[in-house]
Amino acid sequence: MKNTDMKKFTVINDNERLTTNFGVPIGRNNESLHAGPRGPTLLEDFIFREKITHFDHERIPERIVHARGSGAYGYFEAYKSMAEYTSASFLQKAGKRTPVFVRFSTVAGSRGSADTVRDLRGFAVKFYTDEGNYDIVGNNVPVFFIQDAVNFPDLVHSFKPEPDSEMPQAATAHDTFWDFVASAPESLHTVIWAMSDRAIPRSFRMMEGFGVNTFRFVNAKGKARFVKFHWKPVLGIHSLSWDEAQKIAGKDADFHRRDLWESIENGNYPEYELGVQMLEEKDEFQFDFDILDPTKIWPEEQVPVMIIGRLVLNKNPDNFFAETEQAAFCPGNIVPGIDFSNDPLLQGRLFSYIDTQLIRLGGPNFHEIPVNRPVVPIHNNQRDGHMRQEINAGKVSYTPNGLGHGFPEEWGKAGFTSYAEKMDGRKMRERSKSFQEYHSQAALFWNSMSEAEQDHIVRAFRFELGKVGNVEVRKKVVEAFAAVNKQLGARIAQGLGLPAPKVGQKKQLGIKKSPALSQANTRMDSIKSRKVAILACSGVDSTALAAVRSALSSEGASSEIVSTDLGTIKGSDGKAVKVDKSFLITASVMYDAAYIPGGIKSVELLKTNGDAIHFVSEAFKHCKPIAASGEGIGLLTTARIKDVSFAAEGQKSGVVSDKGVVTVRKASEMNKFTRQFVEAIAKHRFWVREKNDQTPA
Ligand code: HDE
Repeated sequence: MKNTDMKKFTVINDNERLTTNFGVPIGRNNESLHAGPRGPTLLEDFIFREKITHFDHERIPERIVHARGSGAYGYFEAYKSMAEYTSASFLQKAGKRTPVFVRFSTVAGSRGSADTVRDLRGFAVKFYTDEGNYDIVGNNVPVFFIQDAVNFPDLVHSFKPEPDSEMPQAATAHDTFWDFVASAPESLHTVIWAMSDRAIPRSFRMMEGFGVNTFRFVNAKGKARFVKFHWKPVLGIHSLSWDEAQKIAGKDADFHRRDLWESIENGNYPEYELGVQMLEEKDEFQFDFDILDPTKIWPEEQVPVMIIGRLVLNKNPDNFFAETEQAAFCPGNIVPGIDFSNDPLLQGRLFSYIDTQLIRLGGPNFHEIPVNRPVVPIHNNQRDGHMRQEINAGKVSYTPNGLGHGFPEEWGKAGFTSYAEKMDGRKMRERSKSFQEYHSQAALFWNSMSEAEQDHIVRAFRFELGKVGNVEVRKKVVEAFAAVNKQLGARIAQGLGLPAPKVGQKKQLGIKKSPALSQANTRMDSIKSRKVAILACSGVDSTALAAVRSALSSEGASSEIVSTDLGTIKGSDGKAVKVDKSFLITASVMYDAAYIPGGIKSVELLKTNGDAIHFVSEAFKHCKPIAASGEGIGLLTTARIKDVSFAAEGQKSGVVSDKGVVTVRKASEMNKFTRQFVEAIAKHRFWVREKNDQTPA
């Protein structure tokens, strides 16, 4: 069997002369066939009809959920042999590489909806292994809203736009979703994740991924263990602020797609580590929750995550439709060494994905679409169907056979063998009692959050429920979350003008806190691929500008000059500096940090420019690192950035770094200044600033 690092497809570049789809040379392409120069178009114009008919059929149904997405190719590399736990061939040897295709998505919105809406993100990985395709079809949140797949259509109907008005798009802030939540307490845990910063990631490159469902690893001896999959982003887990996310949705609906595309084009390859949590079968009943319940995590403090490999995304698709849109993932695509558990959500998913591809991709041959094809050959007796590409030669398309000498032949023990789990039960439509505890892990999540993260959750609830028209629904949701945590319920209620709910807080089972859940504990050691805006006009201090730009680029960040107009500005050394963006075409929300260099003329111009002032105060409001040197400090004062104890205009010397605002007066201290600015950017956000709500923007 052969394994390649990168999947290879034939890509057609149309740099030849025009033909029809059947190869007929086209003489003229810009006029249809008329009866006379001003007469009607003739039905016999087969060139026109072919072109228009093909166009009329260009769209296929979008995915019923996860319609909005972006994909990329790359590879998975195993860190070590996992032979002790699984016979999966791609995990047998340290250093072994397997090609992958990954698709990230939002869940609720249509294909053309904005990237930065509040939603869970899909994180689907297709491994083209040398024993067939293996898909981990996960999300960026480790739990799901429901326990049994039979409720999936109900859940999705509740969060999709309401059927009468088809509003709102890509948003859960409406009556039907919250009515469902109020009626389905099993959703509480996932809902609190969805109200947290996890649901507004800064980038696909900065979010975790989870297989969510419980699977099995099975080793060569047939011994099985339960397993859960985790993807850990090398850049850490970082999020936007809610105000920022909403503004970006208008300024650049493709924000995450563009970020992924550009990062790959620039060589900043997104990278994640694969982790597994494994449980011995004998420990199945050792927890306060059921390990098959997809609304529960296995806290990392109780079941450690073993890091076993890395995923690197290093190639953009050539054609969005052919690859990303036609990619067909299925949690049922597994390989020898991996198996399912009885998680009732997973069991339903095993049916749904192929079923949906049949309508979406138009028939049973979607496995022949290049992005879905395995890298190993396919041999079986399946034949025909819509759009069959394979030309199967010969008469024999059945087994057992004699005429074909028994081929294609079975693999026997070397082929996929299902784990011989013992089954014994009566048929019933019942939910296991062990699934009927809904509050403890929602409380675990809440208790594990930093103060800022808790504030964000409260505000998200107030926002979403504030948009719910039915007051009874609001009240029921507040009561449901008061049962998770009394203070949480009371705080949501206050923002909605409701009395604090009288419902008692439920007793929390299991561990009380899990530090791994808080983004405050994520990696903050790098500014690689961060984007910094430099606000400047003619007269900008060339020395300071050069020092900061070179410090940023040596740490792997990029910077853009933002000014009043495109073209060039003149630096204090007389040299021209290229302007990358004007205030008209960009905004602070497109950057991770801002810097204002000195230079009297430059700063005086910025101080009289409303867009520049707004840029700085908005960056401050969104808690981003801001640096200013020399006269640049003056713009901070004009932008009414108060509440930071740096002595703004009065600052004579020294570098002051306070709540992510870094300033310096003297050029002699630029080194220390740039170092502190870099450190501030690595921290991502200074949420403590949210305490000051007087900042305009
Ligand atoms: Fe999916 N899901 N799902 N889902 N899901 C689909 O398949 C479904 C669930 C996830 O980038 C659909 O090809 C059911 C959990 C991702 O193409 C559909 C249930 C998780 C993607 C479907 C779930 C996911 C999908 C729609 C409840 C996280 C996008 C289009 C039992 C572990 C994959 C398609 C891509 C897509 C069904 C729940 C993740 C309808 C019935 C839990 C990332 O088949």
